[in-house]
Amino acid sequence: MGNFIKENLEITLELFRKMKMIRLTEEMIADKYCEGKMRCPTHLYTGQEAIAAAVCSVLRQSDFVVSTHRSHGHYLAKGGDLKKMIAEIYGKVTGCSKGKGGSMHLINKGVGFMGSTAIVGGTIPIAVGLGLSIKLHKTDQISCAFFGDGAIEEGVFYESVNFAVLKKLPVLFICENNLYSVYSHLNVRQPEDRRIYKMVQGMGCPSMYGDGNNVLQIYEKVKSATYLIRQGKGPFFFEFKTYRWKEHCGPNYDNNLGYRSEDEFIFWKKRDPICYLEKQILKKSVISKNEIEKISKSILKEIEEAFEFAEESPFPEQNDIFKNLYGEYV
Ligand SMILES: Cc1ncc(C[n+]2csc(CCOP(=O)(O)OP(=O)(O)O)c2C)c(N)n1
Ligand SMILES: [Mg+2]
Repeated sequence: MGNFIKENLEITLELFRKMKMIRLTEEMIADKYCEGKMRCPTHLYTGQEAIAAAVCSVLRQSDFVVSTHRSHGHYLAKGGDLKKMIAEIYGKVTGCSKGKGGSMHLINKGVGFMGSTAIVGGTIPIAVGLGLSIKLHKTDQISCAFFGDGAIEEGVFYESVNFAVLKKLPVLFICENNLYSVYSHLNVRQPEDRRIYKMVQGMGCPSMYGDGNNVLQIYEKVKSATYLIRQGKGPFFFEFKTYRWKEHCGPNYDNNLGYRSEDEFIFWKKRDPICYLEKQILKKSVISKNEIEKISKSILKEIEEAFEFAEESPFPEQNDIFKNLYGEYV
């Protein structure tokens, strides 16, 4: 990994910036949530940032991404507009879904972020449909679906993988296995000895497992897979193991509830993907601590501006309630 950092400093810093942007944005959301101005549910991605940052840094702007209820990280890492995301969470008309969608319904088609929805597994067939359209248009784009381990328990997941394999579609499936679906551990939802990626391999889809907190490792693995996908070899599936730090939905910690132990949480917190990369960068002396702090400060300034923009923006007009994103009545 040391050589990677020295040889790919620009990419390393891009990965760091993306993870830091996601972390600081969500910290600000968590700090301000109790003000009651963000009225939608928010599912924070804190702890899982390495996956969105690495995968979206491999992807091109012209590639497609779809996501889930926990989509801030994917939206931002794909280059989604920060101001429009915060305004959306504030329910303002300047938001990316005109203030009608909230945190779980983000979209920025200009950068290939094709949308997130709250139905578990709901965007996976959409990614496959986008993959089919890419194949019909004969371009070398990729369609990528991010989803959690809970989506593996939805029937539509199997139909989607099957169709993508059958038609050799350019789809990248990214399963973020954070061990839980709300309060239920994988142990009470799936057989003990099941390895998700192996099961998917059995469906004829090339699959790999990886450490979801090691951003450089994810980057390298996904890069090799996208090379194959762009060659027309069909879909690829990744299972990345990681952990969400905060409660399933909301700005707080919930280790007091008893569905997971404090020890487990501390184990994962010590494996903070951002601290890990920062340490690697400093160890290689490629840039100084001072320069890293400067990057963080400039990100924070951007975030503060986005919150000001959201606060100052107007709410949607009552008469526009039945209009879609394009101003048409539905
Ligand atoms: C079809 C469907 N069933 C149930 C829910 C309620 N629900 C919302 S999020 C969630 C957990 C999903 O877990 P996972 O896919 O692992 O994602 P994570 O929250 O861990 O990121 C559930 C069950 C839903 N939104 N949609
Ligand atoms: Mg999960």
